[in-house]
Amino acid sequence: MHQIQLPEFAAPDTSAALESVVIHDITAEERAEIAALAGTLTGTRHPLIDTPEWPSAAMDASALLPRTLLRALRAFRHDPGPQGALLLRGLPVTDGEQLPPTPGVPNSVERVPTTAAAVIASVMLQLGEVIAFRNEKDGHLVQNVVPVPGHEISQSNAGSVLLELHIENAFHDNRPDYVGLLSLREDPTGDARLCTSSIRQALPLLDASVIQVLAEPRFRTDPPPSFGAQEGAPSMHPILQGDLADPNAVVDFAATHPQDDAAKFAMAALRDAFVATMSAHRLQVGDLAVVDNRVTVHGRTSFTPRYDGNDRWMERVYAHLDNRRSRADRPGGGRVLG
Ligand SMILES: O=C(O)CCC(=O)C(=O)O
Ligand SMILES: [Fe+2]
Repeated sequence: MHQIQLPEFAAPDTSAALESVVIHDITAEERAEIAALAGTLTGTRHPLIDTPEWPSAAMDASALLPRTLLRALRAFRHDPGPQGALLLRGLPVTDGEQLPPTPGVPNSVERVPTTAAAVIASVMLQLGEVIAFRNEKDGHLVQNVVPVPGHEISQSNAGSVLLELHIENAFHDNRPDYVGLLSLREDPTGDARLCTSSIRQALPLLDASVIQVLAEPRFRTDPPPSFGAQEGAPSMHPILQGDLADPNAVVDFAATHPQDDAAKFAMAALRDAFVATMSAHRLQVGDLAVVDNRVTVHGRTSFTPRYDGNDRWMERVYAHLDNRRSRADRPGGGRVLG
């Protein structure tokens, strides 16, 4: 098996690619409307997120989101644009109350509905069905992305070294179609940046011979550390799938292993092309980045957490488009893939 040696990528300061991210700004009036809607999903009537009732209530509420937001989500679902990323800015993350300290524990999740959880779940429920994976953070639907002491070098969202570009859960047949990341607290050092690159922008930089190799089943992808041990060896797969004029990309540069020299060369060329076309987002409080997980990889620059309650904090929610396709993976028809 070949291991590719990857140089660190530096986030571009200004990025031409950033212009191709779809940006939608929420107005002050809409923010108040969304906060009121989130208010119907919090409080004593809704004690827990991970019940059948709460996501259903959130789905109903999500149909009442501001029209301009619904229109932006529908358009993104139709076509995620050249960068395969949507940035919603100015969402409410609290109802005026102070945000608690950033949690600094492994596998941190949100159990009790909060304004932020209601907002991200409602938005993601308009893109598809909100799902989680039993082996990842115990299948909780709203997960915290926070740095965790002792996990600095982990290639997971608990780490703080550079997080390699990846498709979310690339190893899984029913990986999410969308990943939502809502910023609750900015990195006080300003170093941590979410990076996104789409195959739509990277593809023109690749030679035809490289594209051909990437389209052949010459790669294996391991589950990420957050999944714990999996049974059986992963199977061989192509990285580029579908119409090679506008393919999907299935790759995790920390977990996908090329199986021969040509595959190794092609994968390194692909990473270079992703780095050359990358956008870097310093997410502000209330920014929700939605990544189309079919065409866009994401990663994060390195940063230095302080573990004092003021570290960077995001909430993450997955959605997929075809609930029937994953039915065999969802015991009881619930939202958690086993
Ligand atoms: O920390 C980030 O900006 C990205 C983390 C990430 O890849 C994830 O939570 O899926
Ligand atoms: Fe990720």
